[in-house]
Amino acid sequence: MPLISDINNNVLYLTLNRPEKLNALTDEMLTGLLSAFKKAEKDTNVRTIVLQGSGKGFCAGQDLPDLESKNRSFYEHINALYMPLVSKMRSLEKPILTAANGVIAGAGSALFLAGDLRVCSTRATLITAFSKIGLPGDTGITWMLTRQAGWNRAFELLTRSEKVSAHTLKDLHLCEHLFEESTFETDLIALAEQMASGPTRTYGLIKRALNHGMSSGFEEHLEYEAWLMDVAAQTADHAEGMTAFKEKRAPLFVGK
Ligand code: T3D
Repeated sequence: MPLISDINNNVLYLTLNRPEKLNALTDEMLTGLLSAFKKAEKDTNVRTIVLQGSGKGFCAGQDLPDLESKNRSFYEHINALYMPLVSKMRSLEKPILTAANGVIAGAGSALFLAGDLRVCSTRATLITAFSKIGLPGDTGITWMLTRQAGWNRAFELLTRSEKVSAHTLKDLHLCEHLFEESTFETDLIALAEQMASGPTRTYGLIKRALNHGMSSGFEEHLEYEAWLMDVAAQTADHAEGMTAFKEKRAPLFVGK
């Protein structure tokens, strides 16, 4: 199975599973990923999603032989499979952790960067790789890198396509959590479960607010934030947070 899906303690683990090809993406995997994210969006049992790769890589991007074997333009393929996927990841109102324990390349870099929390083990590396085959980059990578690392760093990473270490990714604000290789799996699960036991409906609203703020003026955004506070005021988790505060105990959030 090139994509494994497994739910545990309210965390959905989506594992790209073509380790012998560093989890390079085929049409089947891209279609499967999009439908898994859509399903997770509606599933109240899923409160956090982890996207990871099996074996020595996170994802090496588009499967290149597969790309060559099909008679279609880049635009057609990207528009049909990559754009809806990364768009869904950015808008889905549940935390998405992208977790790399090995090499991240090509469109795999875009999927990694599209995570809400990007997690690396000390053995992870990232190489944009697009320019090595004469391509500028897709799946939002130019948009994300300019905003997350700055224009010039984005230019450097995309033109030179050099392998970047996990420590450098952390320094560049392209990775939020860096775990030792030996404890990567347990640390990742602990982080994912911690997120899943939080006020996840509110986390979704935070994601919505941050996305709104990326493309709105300050005054307009102030209005939007204030309105979202009223939306959150209706949630069970807000009531529980307030009660727990008064009772001086830890809140028990349910994600509703
Ligand atoms: O229309 C569209 O879809 C356009 C969209 C394009 C989006 C893109 O993602 S374009 C960019 C595609 N990705 C790349 O160009 C990366 C290609 N891979 C590499 O440069 C290197 O493999 C890595 C730097 C990622 C890792 O190097 P290394 O030395 O650790 O591993 P390796 O030996 O090169 O790879 C291991 C195996 O994975 C190897 O298979 P083999 O020869 O042992 O049978 C290699 O061919 C395979 N592999 C790696 N990347 C891909 C791949 N197979 C298919 N597609 C790949 N992208």
